[in-house]
Amino acid sequence: MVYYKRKEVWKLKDHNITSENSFNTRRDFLKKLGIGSILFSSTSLTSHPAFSSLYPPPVNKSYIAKRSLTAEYLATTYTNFYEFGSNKNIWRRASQLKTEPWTLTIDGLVNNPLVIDINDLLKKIGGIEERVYRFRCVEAWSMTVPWAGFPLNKILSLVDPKISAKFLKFETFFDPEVAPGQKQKWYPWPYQEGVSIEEAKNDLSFLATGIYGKHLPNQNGAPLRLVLPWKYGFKSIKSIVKITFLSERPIGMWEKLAPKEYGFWANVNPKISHPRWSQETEQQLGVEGRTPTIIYNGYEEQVSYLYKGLEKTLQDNLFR
Ligand SMILES: Nc1nc2c(c(=O)[nH]1)N[C@H]1C(S)=C(S)[C@@H](COP(=O)(O)O)O[C@H]1N2
Ligand SMILES: [Mo]
Repeated sequence: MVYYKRKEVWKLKDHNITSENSFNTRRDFLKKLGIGSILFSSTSLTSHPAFSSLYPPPVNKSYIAKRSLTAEYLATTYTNFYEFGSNKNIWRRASQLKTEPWTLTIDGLVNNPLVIDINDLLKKIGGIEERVYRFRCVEAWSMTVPWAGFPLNKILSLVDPKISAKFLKFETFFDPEVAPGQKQKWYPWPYQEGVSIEEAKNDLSFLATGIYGKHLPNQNGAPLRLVLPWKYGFKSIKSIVKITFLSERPIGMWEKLAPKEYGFWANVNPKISHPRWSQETEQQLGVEGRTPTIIYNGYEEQVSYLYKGLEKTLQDNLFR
């Protein structure tokens, strides 16, 4: 029952769930949920006619998370999107973002740079699929959701990276008029994140356009967001406008803001505590009790080869 589940979420408040910075975003929002007489709409408030023929996409059965799916209303209302503020009603405010038309720029060390409309990009990619992934935020909450989209590797095939390209940098839109959080000048906007090119080639690295069989609601990062299920959630950058191929490691927004707390690799690891939060267990949204956290969020078999010999560096770069 919805009310019951809402009560479960309310409980999170007592479990050291703190926002990425110290503004206690989630707590304020959960208070709202707790007294909630809000009716949750599970679908986005904007529509993408051009995308509708893509949904629901075929399910890729190689990706089944051994956990029950998170309720859609939780995954689509319990969201982190600092561009829209660090307090309550972020999901409502995000509806202001205009995601059509949307242009993606892919540049840097590639043989075929691209400036392309998202619909045209999806045509070139030639279809999307659904995958169920576990998702783990460094605030120690987690969810299990069906994403729709395509492997990031398909972008690499399109633009043909040069040999010198070793890293990818991703950027979110910058529009303070629409996204009031971006008026807060102490954040080094726009939101940026990065991965190594080997990580980008890993089949788990996914660019999502949808969730729960529909296109992404704005608050979850429409029209295009990264999903890296073995890394902490802050790496999974939303509403991407630009991908740049680089020879040097890029610095993410959180890393710029708090280098002692947010490293580049940020692989889920129950043994390495964030300076402010233990990572040993997590609160699955809508689930009673806490769950032990698994190394690489349970994707060790798929990703550990990427970090062979890097163990010391990882220790140093996860939460420095
Ligand atoms: N542009 C942008 N991307 C972002 C964030 C953000 O504030 N802005 N928050 C990150 C964090 S901290 C998490 S945990 C996930 C949350 O994704 P979800 O809201 O879809 O659950 O998005 C990540 N991507
Ligand atoms: Mo997060």
